[in-house]
Parts: sequence; C-alpha cells; structure tokens
Amino acid sequence: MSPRTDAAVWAAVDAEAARQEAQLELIASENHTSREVIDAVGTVLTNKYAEGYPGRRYYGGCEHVDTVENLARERAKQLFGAGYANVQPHSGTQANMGALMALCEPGDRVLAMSLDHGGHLSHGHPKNFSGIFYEFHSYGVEQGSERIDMDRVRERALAVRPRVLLAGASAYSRTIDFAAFAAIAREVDARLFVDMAHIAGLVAGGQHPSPVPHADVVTMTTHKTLRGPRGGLVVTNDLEVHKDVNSRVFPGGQGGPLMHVIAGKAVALREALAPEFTDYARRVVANASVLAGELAARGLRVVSGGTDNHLMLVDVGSTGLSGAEAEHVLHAVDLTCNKNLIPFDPRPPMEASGVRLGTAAITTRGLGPDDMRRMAGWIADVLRAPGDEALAARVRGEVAETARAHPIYA
Ligand code: DSN
Repeated sequence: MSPRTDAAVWAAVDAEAARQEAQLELIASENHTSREVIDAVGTVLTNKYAEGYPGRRYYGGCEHVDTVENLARERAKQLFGAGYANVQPHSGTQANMGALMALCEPGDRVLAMSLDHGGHLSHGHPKNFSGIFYEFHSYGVEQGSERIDMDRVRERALAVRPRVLLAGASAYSRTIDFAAFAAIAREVDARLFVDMAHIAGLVAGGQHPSPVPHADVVTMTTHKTLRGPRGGLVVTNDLEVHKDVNSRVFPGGQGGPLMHVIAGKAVALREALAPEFTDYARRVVANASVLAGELAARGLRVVSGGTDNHLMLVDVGSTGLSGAEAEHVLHAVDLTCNKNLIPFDPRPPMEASGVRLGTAAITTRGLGPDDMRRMAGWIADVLRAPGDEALAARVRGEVAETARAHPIYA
C-alpha cells in the first residue's frame, strides 16, 4: 500500500467504497469484483507498453505481460468454448468497434435492436462511431408482448438485406434465440454479430444459451454479470474473423493494451471457470425472477411480464412518477438504479417511464430470495409515497441493515 499522499483523491475513493458498502446496487450493468481482481488491476502492469499481441510486440520487455495475456486468452476460450479470443478491448464499445470493422466496411448496412427498445449506444446511435460510419437499421420488440418476435426480425432482415445482423441488448429481459438469429443471417447472407455484454456471466454460468456456436463473432464486457474489471472481450470460432478482429482492435481502434486490466480479466475468468460461478449465475437469475414477480404482485408493471435473465424494466407510470423521478426517489433510500426508456415510451430518454433493475451486484454480496421480497416492498412503498419522509427513513434504515449484514469486502 502506498503512503496515500494525495488526500483529495483518496478521500473520494474511500467515500466511493463506503457508498458501495452502504447502498444496494441495482444498476443492471454493474457488479462487485473480487479483491483479487482489484489487486491485479492495481499492479505495476499499468507501467508496461505492449502494443501488438503475445509473441509479436512493438516493445521489448513483454515476456511477463505476454504470460498474463495468454492466460486471459486461454481462460476466455475455455470459459466460452471458443476457438479464439481477443482480451484487449478497453471497453464493450471498443470491442464492438473491432467486431464491426472486422465484419463489414464503412457504409454497409447493419440490422440491430432499436436503442429505444433496449439496444445499445454502439449499435447505431447517430452520435456513436457505429451510427456515424455504418448504415444502421433496426428491429424492436412487439407492442403487447414486448418481446422480440423472430418472424418480424426475419421480415426486417429480408427487407434491409444487412451485411451484419447484430443481436444483443442493454435492456432486454428475455432469452435471446441466437440459433434463430443465425438462421436469419444465413438466409440473407449476413454475418451474425452477438453483443452479449449484459449476459456474459449468465452464459458462462450456463443460465443463458450461448451465442458462441452460432455467431461469426461475439463481444462482451467483462464487468457486468461476468464480474471482472471494466473492459471488453471478443471471441470467435472463425480464424479469419479472429485475425481481422485482432488487427481492427489493434491498431484499428486502440494503441497499447491496458495490461493491468488484462491481468484483472485473467483473474476474473479463472473465477468464472470455478463451479461456484455457476451457482452464482443461477442465484442472479433466481433473484431477478423473485424480484420481478414480487414487484408485479405489488402492482408495478414489469415490461414483458417478467424476466429470464438478471434484469427487468419496471414501468413506473402507475405511480405518477417518471423514470428519472423514480431513480431519484430510490436513490434517496440507498437503492441505486437507472431510469430507462420502456418500449414505445412516450417520454424522452432523460425522463423515461421506467427504471431498469438488475440483481448481479446484490447477489454477489449474498442477498437471496427473502431479501428480494423485502426489496420489492421497499421499492413499491417509496415509489407510491415519494414525499413520505417517515417511510423513507424506515426504508433507508432497513436497506442499511441489509447492506451491513452483507458486506462486499469484509
Ligand atoms: N452502459 C451500459 C449499461 O448500463 O447497460 C452498457 O454499456
């Protein structure tokens, strides 16, 4: 441990550590890594330049970081049953940049899930590289079921004739049928690109079908359900795609890899290969299912009627609040979440009609089904009586007690 002379920075870091311990984290894209992952990220590997790939670097002295990157690559391949892995993307968006550049050319058509229906910024937002450089078209969920209908995706694909069909979402709570996406991609002669950022840990833990046997390329982040450090990862079974992804990640979109983060990825991937991780992934999904059911039982509408994975979208319209207001009310009782558009949302994104809740982080700290029942009660109660200070104080106290009973870093 360093002498910590930079009091201002360490005060903020310590405050953030205290915040994470004290609040219950329901942001569906966040998690709490192990101490060992944090230790690996905080190492001297941050000092090393290693442009290139193991065995072929532009700098000397890479023998030890080569070992680390090879460990991460081998573990990623083993975990996801893939032939090849690139562990260098600094983020999910940069993994997506590498994958898109590998699969198609600027100006090509890409068919992806609509951002308003749960797709991701890097799946064609007009201000993101994806929307700037490629011609994005979208499919969405159906009105009523609020689920992806594969017949409709096929119709869109036949009409658009994309070069790349992209499956994956940031706010979709149902199982994605990757085999059906692959059949459509074959029919329209498109490449299939799956972004499994949200569900990577569920795939690793056997709680969601894997896209790896079906897709030309699969990207993910390492910090959501996979519970590693912040970063991206790409796997594929196609050697040519792998070579293209490698050259598109570096030098295409990035310079030197973050070797300290790659060490953290290696540690997290080893953790995900352990049998306990399957149990963790199972508990994440079970907790989400209980939470969604209990919220619905308390009269809050859960988009699509529930969840198959780690997250749910809750339509807060019946409370009279916007999603932004609901986020604020929940934050005031130390439940952290984010406002989110719901499908066909009449409100703009910064207001939204829903909140997105996820169970990956609270499951990591050991919360179980009984806690989910109490959580649903807290959420429903405070959303229905946002000005009730006595109620908020009671809920805040119960949240604090639950958080204390389940320390993240004991
Ligand atoms: N921002 C992430 C999420 O919350 O889903 C995706 O990158």
